[in-house]
Amino acid sequence: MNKLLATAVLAAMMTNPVLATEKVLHIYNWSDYIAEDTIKQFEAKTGIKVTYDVYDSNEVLEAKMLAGSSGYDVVVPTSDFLQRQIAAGVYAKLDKSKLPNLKNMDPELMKAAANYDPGNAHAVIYMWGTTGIGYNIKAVAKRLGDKAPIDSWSLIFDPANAAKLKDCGISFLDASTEMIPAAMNYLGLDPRSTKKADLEKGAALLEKIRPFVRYFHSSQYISDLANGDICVAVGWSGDVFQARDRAAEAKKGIEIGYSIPKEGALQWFDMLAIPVDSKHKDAAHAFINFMMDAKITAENTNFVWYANANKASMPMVEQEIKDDPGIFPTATVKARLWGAKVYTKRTDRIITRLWTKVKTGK
Ligand code: N2P
Repeated sequence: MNKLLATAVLAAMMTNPVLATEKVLHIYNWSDYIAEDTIKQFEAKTGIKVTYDVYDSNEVLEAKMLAGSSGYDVVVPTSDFLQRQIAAGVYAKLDKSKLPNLKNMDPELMKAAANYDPGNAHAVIYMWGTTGIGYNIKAVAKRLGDKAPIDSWSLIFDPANAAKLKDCGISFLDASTEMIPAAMNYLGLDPRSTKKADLEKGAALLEKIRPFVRYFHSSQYISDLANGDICVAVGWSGDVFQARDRAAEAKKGIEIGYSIPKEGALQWFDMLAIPVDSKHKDAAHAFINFMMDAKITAENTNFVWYANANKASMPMVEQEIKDDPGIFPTATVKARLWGAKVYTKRTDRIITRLWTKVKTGK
């Protein structure tokens, strides 16, 4: 490069921070999914400036990833979505030499995640959890009595119960690939079945319940449960615990419980991954490694109430969280959990169509 050109490039780099590579990082993560000062700590440690956006739906993330040029450097798909996005060529292979904190991860859980990403080549576990039922203890008892079946999906999937809870408010996740299998499981069908007839039966049950459902949304239920604006939510474990925490802090006498129903529930892994077209891959690796730091992971679990897969963090995770079977299920409960099925395009189309009908009746 001649001297004049070199000077010009240098000048451009100084005025254009994007050219002075790796000092910025664009993160796209689930809402309510990180401790308050994690990003600040990362910025202070690395000098990398972070922009941080949130979503509450795998489908929303997937649409952005498949379209490409999202501008994001780190995203957090759930393992089943991750697998088919990997197949679509959406993610970069991780450079494990840049991830020394991988040594902190629980080999068993990483092995489970490797079912979706052989060799854990593209992603590491951020948090994991279950899809169960969050409920307002008093409001439900008032309507269904002390024998309310809070340990069963029948609490909401039995129309007689749902009808009685309608006035205090039921919310469903706007997540077709979690709701329809939950309904199938309740009906005694394999929740991982991809038979059209089985999916239709699950959707038909949800359609029957829809008149009693106030809304379909995947993040609003946290504050609504905490404030008493709804009384039952199909929701994600940590989010329900965050609602419980907020309710306790508000001191208005609202108590929230989380139940992994006895019929079983979905267990999922949310995975940190780097889009193949990320322009800041070094910074992305630095961030993923930072998120696997034992202390940072413990701080995040302590804040978001989700289980992590970081063995080294466990001594710093609050006892109350470690001991909560809703967060770290016992072996008996674990045996009733199922892993998400990775759907083909065809099954995906069926589910999308059924879901529209569940939500709108059309
Ligand atoms: C965080 C929700 C993440 C769980 N609010 C969904 N996989």
